[in-house]
Formats: sequence, structure tokens, C-alpha cells
Amino acid sequence: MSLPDLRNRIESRQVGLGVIGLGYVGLPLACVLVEAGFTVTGIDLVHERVALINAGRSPIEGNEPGLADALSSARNSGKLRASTDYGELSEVEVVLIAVETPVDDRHMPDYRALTSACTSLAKVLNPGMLVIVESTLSPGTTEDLVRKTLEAASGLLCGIDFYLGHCPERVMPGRLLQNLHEMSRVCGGTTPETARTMVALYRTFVDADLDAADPLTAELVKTCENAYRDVQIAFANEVALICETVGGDVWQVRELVNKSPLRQMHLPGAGVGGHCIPKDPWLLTNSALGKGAHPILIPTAREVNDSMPEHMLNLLKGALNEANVTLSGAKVLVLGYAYLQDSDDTRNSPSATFIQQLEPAGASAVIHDPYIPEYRGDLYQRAENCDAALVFVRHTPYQVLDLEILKTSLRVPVLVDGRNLVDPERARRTGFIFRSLGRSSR
Ligand code: SAJ
Repeated sequence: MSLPDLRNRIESRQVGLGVIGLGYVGLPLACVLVEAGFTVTGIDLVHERVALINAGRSPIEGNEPGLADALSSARNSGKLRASTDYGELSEVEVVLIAVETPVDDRHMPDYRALTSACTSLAKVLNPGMLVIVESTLSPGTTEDLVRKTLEAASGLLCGIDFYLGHCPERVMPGRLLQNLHEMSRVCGGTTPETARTMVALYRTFVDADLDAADPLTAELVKTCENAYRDVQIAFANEVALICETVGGDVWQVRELVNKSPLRQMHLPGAGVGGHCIPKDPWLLTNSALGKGAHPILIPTAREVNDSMPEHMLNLLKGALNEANVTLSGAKVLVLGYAYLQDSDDTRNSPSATFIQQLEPAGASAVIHDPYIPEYRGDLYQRAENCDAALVFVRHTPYQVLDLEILKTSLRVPVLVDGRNLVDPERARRTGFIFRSLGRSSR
């Protein structure tokens, strides 16, 4: 089928769609495509997830407004079916790939899931099919890995027998469905005609800009937008560390800096977690490895942000020292285990990093998190027999922390605030030995 024919079939909703990977990117995407009038075949390797989806139940935890309803109506309409069998894609004409693309502990991309998806898809790749990768990719990967794998395993030629593009996802936990409609997207097609056809598909559910480009540009935009955020956060964290040593208050400094035009200083904090920001900067810099560019700023920003849980440990040591309590043998209450405020998502949680650093020091942790089932409950009860409390996540329920009760519950009244949750004067008036990230302890 030609691309103009494909565009006509997209506009008339006759085209069959496939989505490979039914996680926090693929599942909402499949639901939104059904809402837009398409019939969608979802593919996932996890049998339990496929069974849940075919029963109209979402396997995605956390508060995702509208997702459960969108899934059950998609399933009840008979226009969404999930399977573990790639053979179910043999009749579809457009396939979107949304599998994980993590980095390993050496910060190198791990494309096993992507390679496996492409190899399996190639076996059912039909002439005229359009393949779109939504997973975040290191610049150059669409051409160097996806195109080559599909061509080698199918014997078909990209641009002639099948079409290929990259449209990076822009999902945000807590706003998965809303973002799919409201966020602009970059449609990176291997040919301008392919990009135009991608725009036609995304226009069926996206109300924002759809910018046609080539795959490399799309890969660079996505990895850059997250590397940008990581560098901005690292700047805020470095200013926080400077303020602690020179006696400033980074939170007041930030507020006043941002009154200056064109300034948008981000928030310092106890660490940078999640599935995007810690990973995407490495996908960006990896593309330049051995090719002449030597990124310094972006890897250094990662180093600054990754050091923040250890900085929280240092703040704790200083406060315990003032309380004449040794870290070895201490038990501390960690307030917040999710990586993000008001989320239950714990991927790359800075709290987890901090807790791992406690053990070699001979200390232990008790965790509280109102959004995570095994850690919710009465935090004051959890504080009993603890020698300190540390704020790692600015969850909304913590905004009404009762400092008096917390102080009497703790064995030692030490409080370390990594998210500017507590007013320092109020903490000290309550009798805490208090440390606040970004503020002098003097
Ligand atoms: N963080 C800070 N200071 C800040 C902002 C964030 O310390 O000023 C920390 C958070 O506590 C968290 C981590 O960084 O641990 C990541 O926070 P995030 O707000 O960036 O949330 P994410 O990881 O869900 O990022 C996603 C990204 N979206 C995509 O990749 C499609 C990111 O590009 C978005 O900017 C972000 O959502 C968003 O704005 O919600």
C-alpha cells in the first residue's frame, strides 16, 4: 500500500493498528487509539498483563485519571484485544512500538527489549506497513538498530516495502491519558512522506502541535528535553550546596532569582528519580561516544543529582552528631519512598539509594509513604524508637505534618528536610535538631 492510500485509510479509520508493549506508554496509547475510532491489537510478553487487559482491568498502578474507564470501554467495544502472539499483527497496517529502553549500570543503552520486538515484528512485517517507535532512543538508533533489524529479519526494504518513523513518547505519570491529547509530538519519518503520514495518524487524537521531522531530530529532541531538565535540577542542587556552606537560603534565593526575566531555576531536592530523567541524558551522550564530541556538562549534572541522597546522609550525620548519637546503630524514619510527589512510582527512587547507603554505616531505616501500600499507615507510630526523621518526598499529606507529635514520637528529635517541607523556625521552636537542604545549619 502507498503512503497516500495509508493516509486515506487512517482518516477513514479503516486501518488496523498494533501496539507492542502495553506498559505506561503503550496501554494508554492503545486506549486512546480505540477512542479515536481504530481497532487495536496490543502485544505484550507478560501473560498476566494480557489477561488483565482482555478482562478490561488496568495493570497500571497509581492514580491515572480516566485510564481504567478508557480501558474497560475499549475492551467492551471489542476494538481492543491483547495477545502475546506477534502473529496477531499479520493483518495490521500500522504498528507502534512502546517497549522499555533502559540504561545499564554503566549508563549504556539496553536495547534487548527493542531488538526482540523488532525481530518478532519482522516475521510478520507486511509490505506497506508503517512502523513507529515511541520508546525513547539514543540519537541514531532508529537508523542503526531498528531499520537494520527490521530489514535483516524480514528481507524487506525500508522506504520501499515498509515505512519507519520515530515519535518519542511524552507521558507523565498521573497524567498519562491527558498528556496524550495535550502534548505536542515530533513525528520523525525516514522520508517526508512518512512523517506526513505519521502526522495524519497522531492528528486523530493529539490536539497540540505535530511537527514533522526526521528520526534523528526526534531522537535528539526527546533526549535533549530531559537532559535539559536534569541539568537545570543539577544547577539548583549545586546552588543549594553552596548556600549551605556560605549561609544562604536556597529557597529564598531561587524565588528571587526567578523574579529576574527569563530565569526558571528548578527545585533543589533529595535526589532525582523516575524512569526518564536519570536515563535520557545518558541516551543523549551515548550517541556521541567515540564520534568526536566529549560531553562534560550533562554527565556532570547526572553526577551532581546522583550525589543528593548521599548529601542527605551527610546532613543526617551532622544532626545526629549534634544530638550525640552515632550513625552506627541508629534507626531513621524515611518519609517518602516514591520518586515523585503524590505518586506511587518507585523507579530509581532516591530514598532507595539513601537506604542502601545507610546499611554499610550500620544504620537502618523505617519507611513511610502514603501512596505505597506496604509503607502507608500511621507515620507517628512508625517514628517510635527512631533516632531521626528525613523528608525525601513532598507528598501532599506531609504538608500537615504535626511536628509536636512527631517530636514526641521520635526517640531523638532530629529532623532532616530534603524538600523544603518544614519551616526552619517552626522546627527549631518545636525542639528539633533540624537540617534543611540548601540552608545553613548554623
Ligand atoms: N525533581 C527535582 N527538582 C525539580 C524537578 C524534579 O528534584 O525541579 C526531581 C523529582 O523529585 C523526581 C525527578 O526529579 O525525583 C523527576 O521529576 P520530573 O518532574 O521530571 O518527573 P518525571 O520523571 O515523571 O519526568 C517526566 C518527563 N516526561 C517525559 O519524559 C515524557 C519530563 O520530561 C517532564 O518534564 C516531567 O515528567 C513533568 O514535567 O512532569
